Amino acid sequence: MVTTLQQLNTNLHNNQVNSIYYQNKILFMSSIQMQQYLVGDYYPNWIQETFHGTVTPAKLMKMLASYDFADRSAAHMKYRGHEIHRSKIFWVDNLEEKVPIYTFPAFQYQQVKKEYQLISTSEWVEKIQEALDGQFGVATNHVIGTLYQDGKDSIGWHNDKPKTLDSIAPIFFLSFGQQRPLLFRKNGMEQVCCEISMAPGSLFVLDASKNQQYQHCIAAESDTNNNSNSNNNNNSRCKPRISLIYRQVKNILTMQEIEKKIVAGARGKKNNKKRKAEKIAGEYDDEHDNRIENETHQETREEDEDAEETVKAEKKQAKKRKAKKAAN
Ligand SMILES: O=C(O)CCC(=O)C(=O)O
Repeated sequence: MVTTLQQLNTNLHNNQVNSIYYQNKILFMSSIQMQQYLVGDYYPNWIQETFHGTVTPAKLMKMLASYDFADRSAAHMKYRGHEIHRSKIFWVDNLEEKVPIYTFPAFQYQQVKKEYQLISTSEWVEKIQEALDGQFGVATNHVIGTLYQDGKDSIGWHNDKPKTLDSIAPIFFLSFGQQRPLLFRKNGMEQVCCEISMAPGSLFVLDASKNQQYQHCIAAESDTNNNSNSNNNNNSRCKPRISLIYRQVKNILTMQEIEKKIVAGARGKKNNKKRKAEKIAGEYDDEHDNRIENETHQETREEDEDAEETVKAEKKQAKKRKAKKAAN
């Protein structure tokens, strides 16, 4: 009972006033949080409980914030030429013969060469990996750190692309710094079905299958002020937040293969430019265009198509709902 009250107190202190946890089980929750067990498991004090006070979430936040995040304005970090609203840092368990490659939409092979580092170079990134692997019986090999500098930084609705991920292993979301809500909605739906106010030191474990059925996002704070329990409002500045996402990636390449893809990608880009120029000059040849496809561009296009399909599905759903509403 004493522990229950302590836990309750901690959760209230962390502003998780719409959910009370005891030993990772929910005692009380608001209706929007009722659905979270559909998607995965939330451990509000995972760092504190796992490392028994040898490190605090605040100390880890300070350490992570001191790291060299990739320059978001660099060409190899952009998505289709656009700067993304967050900064990234990458770790993998091998950088020679077995490099894990997770092809998220803004992924470019150049990032591997320029940005990837070994997990073993960061003591706490490695300690967290060992603890996750031991507790959940997985073999994570890929970590992305994401820095949300302020409330304007965000990540839009998406499913983690399953193509290069292990089909069973869950995805692990760790959170440090500013408490911000991780939102979920069913594919094709607009309505948020689940909101997890990620406390510093907390862990959310997203089932692999649920990742394919539900999209998630970290919305810009101005979008969430009205419906979140993140304790931010227009008057209080949203401080930096850093997440660490641990994944078990099944797509393994050698550095040599990665080098080849970088060269092929550069060739593909050159061909694209040529095609554009030919199109303008009216010399465009479709058949020739099909032949000069290269692997790298094929992959990038598949990722883009995933995103486009999601947008199309969403538009279709919205149209259906509008038509239904009009009919009623
Ligand atoms: O920062 C987070 O908690 C979410 C990050 C995320 O959704 C992603 O990297 O795919």
